[in-house]
Amino acid sequence: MTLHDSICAQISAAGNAAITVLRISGSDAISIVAKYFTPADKLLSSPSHRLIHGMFHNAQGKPIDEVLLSVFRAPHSYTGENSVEVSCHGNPNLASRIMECLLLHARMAKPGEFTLRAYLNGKLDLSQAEAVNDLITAKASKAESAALMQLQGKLGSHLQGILARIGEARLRCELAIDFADQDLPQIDLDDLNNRIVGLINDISALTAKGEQGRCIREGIKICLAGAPNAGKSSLFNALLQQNRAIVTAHPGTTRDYLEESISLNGFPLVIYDTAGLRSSNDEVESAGIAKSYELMQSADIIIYLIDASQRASCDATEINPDYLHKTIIVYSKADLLSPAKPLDSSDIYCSVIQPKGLDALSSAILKRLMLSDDILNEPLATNSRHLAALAKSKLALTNAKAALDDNAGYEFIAFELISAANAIEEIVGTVSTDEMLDNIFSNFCIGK
Ligand SMILES: Nc1nc2c(ncn2[C@@H]2O[C@H](COP(=O)(O)OP(=O)(O)O)[C@@H](O)[C@H]2O)c(=O)[nH]1
Ligand SMILES: [Mg+2]
Repeated sequence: MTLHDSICAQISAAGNAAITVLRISGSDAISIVAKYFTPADKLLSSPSHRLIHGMFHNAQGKPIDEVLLSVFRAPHSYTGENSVEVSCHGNPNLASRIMECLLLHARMAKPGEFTLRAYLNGKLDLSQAEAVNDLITAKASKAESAALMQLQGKLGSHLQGILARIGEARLRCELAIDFADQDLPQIDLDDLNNRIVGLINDISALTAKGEQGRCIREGIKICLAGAPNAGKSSLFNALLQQNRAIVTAHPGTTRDYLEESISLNGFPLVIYDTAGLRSSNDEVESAGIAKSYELMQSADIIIYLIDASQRASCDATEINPDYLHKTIIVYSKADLLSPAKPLDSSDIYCSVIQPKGLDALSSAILKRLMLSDDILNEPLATNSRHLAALAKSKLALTNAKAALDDNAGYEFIAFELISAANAIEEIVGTVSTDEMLDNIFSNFCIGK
């Protein structure tokens, strides 16, 4: 991983626009742009954080476009290096010509490479760097808020606090090791135990909320399932408020699944409409039904629809017991019921003709996932990488507690505390490997 060459890329969206922005970053960034800019001396002598207006021309001095440069001098830039952002008129041809000039001296940035440099130069910790991408790709307001919170370092600083506490516990073990043969007072075992238990509890709380954090970041996967004609595609369309899926009175209309994203009270949902569950001899329909089962397995919530005009209740054997915890049973076509459903019913009835039950369904989804507005008031782990590291840390702390309970020796406790700290350091990026960084930054877009 080299930090010495200059990198450049278009950082605004492709296509025609009012303005297009290109960025070049690296120690030579300012002098490179100056070769193609008039007045060059104004750029070369410019302090950081200045805008300079002038002409960008090619190597032969032929004008390409009138541009505005934003100058950032190290370390006061996004990447921590000298950087220039060139705002030109938003014609892709002009941007290409400017890029061609820059590429004579700099190389094209890889996906996420500006942010990678920001991380390597200590401008952001790894959880903040990940949040940059989350903020760009967030599909609902709560996902944006979660990403912004992480970008501002709420998770990172909470984890630094945990690291400091692990360090204090470890220090006590190390003192006990160093002074074992001297006549010094023993360390307070209850205090050490309380510290380790406190850490286990805090990491457990972070993990418990992390599942919700992951749902908020990735989108809550909702699978509509049930018998053919139960009303899945109609409910899918009602939730999307658009006629996306084909609805007919013929059972088996939906064969391949459909996937769409919506926002529910600011939480991002990814909804899947699936082929109705039945045994079928039709090859295409059977393949669709197999997909329905796969989606039910990977879903966060299964909405299991029962046509209330046909059946009064759900047969318990219809639902896979492994999925019971994530299944919400919904009675559809409530408008066809006569008499109307009892008002005190705790079951969810809905109708796409009088879309009353949709509110009850929405709150049932959020309740099942324990998603409330105040979830964003506290530090939140939001991706599976964080959750895996938290699990590793918790396991090491649990081992440390077992070693303490068994009087196994302070060396063993200290060893486990070091592993617990290493796992947390992976989240903030104090320790990282090239492979880990490649995995994270290759998901970014070019220019970020
Ligand atoms: N009256 C009434 N009919 C509905 C409702 N939802 C769906 N239907 C009808 O039930 C049939 C099957 O609906 P569809 O959404 O295609 O079911 P799917 O096979 O589960 O996707 C269609 O004729 C729909 O018009 C509803 O809430 N009320
Ligand atoms: Mg359908």
